[in-house]
Amino acid sequence: SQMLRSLKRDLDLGQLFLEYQPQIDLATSQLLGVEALVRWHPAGGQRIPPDQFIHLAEQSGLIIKLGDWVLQQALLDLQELLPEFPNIRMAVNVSALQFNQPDFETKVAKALKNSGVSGQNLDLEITESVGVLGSLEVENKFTYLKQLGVTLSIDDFGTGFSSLSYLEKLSADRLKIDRSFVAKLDASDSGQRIVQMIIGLGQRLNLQVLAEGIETNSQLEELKALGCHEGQGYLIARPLALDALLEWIDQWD
Ligand code: G
Ligand code: G
Ligand code: MN
Ligand code: NA
Repeated sequence: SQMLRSLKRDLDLGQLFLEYQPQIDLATSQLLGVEALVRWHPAGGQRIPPDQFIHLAEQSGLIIKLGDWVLQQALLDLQELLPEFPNIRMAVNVSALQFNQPDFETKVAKALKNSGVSGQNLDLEITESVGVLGSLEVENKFTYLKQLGVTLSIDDFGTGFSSLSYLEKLSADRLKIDRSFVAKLDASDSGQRIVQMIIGLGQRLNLQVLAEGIETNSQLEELKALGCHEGQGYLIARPLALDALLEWIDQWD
């Protein structure tokens, strides 16, 4: 398609960029990390939202190249943050297709080595897509990545298909509560119960729990009361270009 051709071209021309959304400790408000989110603004056109072009990139296989670029760029930008925040983590989204490449984990190891950044500063967000979680291959990848110090977060948790038995076996570090559940916190008891259940599951399985899409103070207070550790969302900060992120950080602490 035309869109895919221009996406390919703009990726080659270095026209994609990343924004970073802060992730904080809900109890202390301390900055813990940032999530890298890819952006595409074609010359002379409108911004195209990632859920549109990521899908296209996945269908065409371009996601591999795009994902390589995202990881490298995120690790490069991470180096701006490390002097002031040596323990900060950079969270990078990884598609199932990327993750399932046989050389995925060695690519990550190489990218870390080339950038000189410790694996402890890298978090990979993986969605609970069918086929990804639970198999021996996946567990082996998790083990390899964990030996690099990398942490693993299950993104959009609650919307996919991971079974509880998989979760127990997997050495993931964090569940990210999908923002659709956080949005329902204000509105309904059932929204609250699902969030409560995920937080409880995290506690049982010894996983960190991060709530996405926090937009209101009452959601924030409720999440804290329910014992949720970490959060991100427009209430705290929107995804920001690196310069704007650095300014936000100065004002935040
Ligand atoms: O802010 P937001 O509209 O950026 O993101 C929309 C969707 O696109 C989210 O589901 C997010 O996980 C996904 N996304 C954003 N950046 C990346 C990326 O670098 N790689 C992958 N695979 N998905 C991304
Ligand atoms: O699926 P993933 O969690 O990777 O994507 C994060 C997406 O959520 C991005 O599109 C990001 O811009 C968006 N996002 C982040 N914070 C908020 C928020 O508070 N409200 C809403 N509606 N979207 C958010
Ligand atoms: Mn994510
Ligand atoms: Na998500």
